[in-house]
Amino acid sequence: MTTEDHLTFRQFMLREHRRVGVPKDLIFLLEDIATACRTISHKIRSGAFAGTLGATDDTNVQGETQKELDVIANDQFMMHCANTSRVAALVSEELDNVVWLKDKAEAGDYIVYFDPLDGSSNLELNISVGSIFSIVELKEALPELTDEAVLIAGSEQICAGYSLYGPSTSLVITTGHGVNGFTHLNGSGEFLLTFPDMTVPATTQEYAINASRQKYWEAPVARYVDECLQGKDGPRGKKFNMRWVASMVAEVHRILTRGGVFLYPRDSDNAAMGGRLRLLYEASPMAFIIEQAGGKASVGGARIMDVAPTELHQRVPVILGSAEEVDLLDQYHSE
Ligand code: AFP
Repeated sequence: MTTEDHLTFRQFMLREHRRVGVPKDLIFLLEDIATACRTISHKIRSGAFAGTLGATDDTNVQGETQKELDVIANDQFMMHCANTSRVAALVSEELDNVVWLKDKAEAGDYIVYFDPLDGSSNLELNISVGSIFSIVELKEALPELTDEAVLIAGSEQICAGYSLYGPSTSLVITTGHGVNGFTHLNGSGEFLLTFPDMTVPATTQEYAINASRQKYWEAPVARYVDECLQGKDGPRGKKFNMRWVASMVAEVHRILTRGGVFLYPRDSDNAAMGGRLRLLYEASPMAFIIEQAGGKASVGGARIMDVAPTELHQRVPVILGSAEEVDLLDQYHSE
């Protein structure tokens, strides 16, 4: 296969417009997001020369020290998502409040939620990091422009995606009609379709969890991991492998590529905060992608995309990936 055999992002999205009616305004917005991701990729890969791999003196609303590239990535999303007049508001992991781009939010307008640079504690280690985004279309005009107005459940998403800055730069997107992966081609700068119709295998022998938190785990999670560790002689009857990259985008991409289950569950240490990962711009978009690829995404006994948000930077437990494993974990949570 040569690069000529691969559809460009524009060619693929116009084909989706004809095939399933993806709106052209959404295509324009996605092209702008792809430009932001292309630029972020370049900024990361030249960060060592620009001296931007380190931390700033600031902390974000999460109470985390901001990396210089967190700010650079956020600026890229802010700039490139403001081009189309249909984007009414932006919600960023790096910003305390909603950024309103219009003085009225009309029916049909888009709200864009994003984590501009997830996994940024890996930057100085040259380990893959990513950007995550989610798009909701307003069904009716908003009576007022408040943070509460954008607290919309993940089931309302019309689009979600991520960019993975790894050995190559991937862009993975769903518009509700399956999941498709693109790879950035140096030189032309195009994102070319390289992984059409990505699907999560229903079964797996690989799980991902930060095992250093074992002493905090609740019983269902402890039971699940223990049974995996028992391997062939245990109740699962097969050997399991473990992976932990500490970069959710890389974990999700691995699961989309070869199956697996990713757990960042509620535990006794993070229960007061509701979990570790943020609902609106991490858990919900990844849940949409995983479900569109035939996997499942749960908070542990309930579907992530059914969670009714109560605050902008709300955290939730995340268990997602191969359907068989998520079902088993949900069963253990319900027992
Ligand atoms: P950072 O963005 O602070 O690096 O956090 C990354 C993350 O939100 C998610 O991408 C990882 O899966 C998870 O945190 C890693 O958490 P641990 O630091 O507990 O391994």
